[in-house]
Amino acid sequence: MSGKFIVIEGLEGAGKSTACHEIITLLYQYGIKNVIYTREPGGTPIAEQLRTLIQQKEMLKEEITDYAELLMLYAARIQLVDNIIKPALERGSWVVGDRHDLSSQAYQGGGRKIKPDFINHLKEELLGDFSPDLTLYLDITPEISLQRTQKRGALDRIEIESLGFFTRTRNRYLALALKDKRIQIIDATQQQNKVTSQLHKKINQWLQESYKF
Ligand code: T5A
Repeated sequence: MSGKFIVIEGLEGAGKSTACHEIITLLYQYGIKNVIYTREPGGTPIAEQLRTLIQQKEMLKEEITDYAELLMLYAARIQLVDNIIKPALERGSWVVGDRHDLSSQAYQGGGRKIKPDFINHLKEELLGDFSPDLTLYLDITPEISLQRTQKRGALDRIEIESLGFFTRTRNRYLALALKDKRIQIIDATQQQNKVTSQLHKKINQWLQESYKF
């Protein structure tokens, strides 16, 4: 595959959507103009329906179990990876993803306390050695996350989880990021312009070191 896959991760309100747009603009300045944006869960008709199912609070008269949630997230992911991301990379396009597999490791593994071995098994079976070329994890505290999402209005099924859930999710993100050098951490508690300048610095460095841009 000749295109590259860059992923942005973080808690709700970390600034992922904003960061994805910044990255696309920056890549454009490097002359990389064939870039597509994806989000997870979502990005294909079936994956978008799964997203609605996962996020809706009141639709069903039935609780979504933690394992059902995990499997729906992987169903959405594999639809997106096989039908959109891999074909795009094979065409030579670059892909900027708003969340990917690390979200499941952090939210379902950390937040929901599903055994990491089980999640890793699913990951290996479904994705094999497919993984992002670079992941930027925007680190914020659960308290800041809550403040930013509350400003936006009504919270969805996952956003109403407890502070403990988001603390475990953040801790798992940090633990995984610290042991994988393809995951870089950005302090996203800073003002927006400082976060953007950190983001530019990391992408510039990565492009220069890895691809001699
Ligand atoms: N999920 C997903 C799982 O549990 N497991 C999985 O495997 C996957 C893939 C997806 C949900 O699904 C869960 C996690 C989520 O609950 P999502 O669409 O990714 O949801 O939605 P959110 O993470 O909720 O996206 P948000 O839009 O809330 O967050 P963003 O994109 O990180 O933040 P952004 O850029 O929209 O900014 C949010 C607000 O914060 C402000 C912005 O102006 C905006 O108002 N903001 C800042 N304010 C001050 N200083 C800064 N530095 C700021 N950065 C942003």
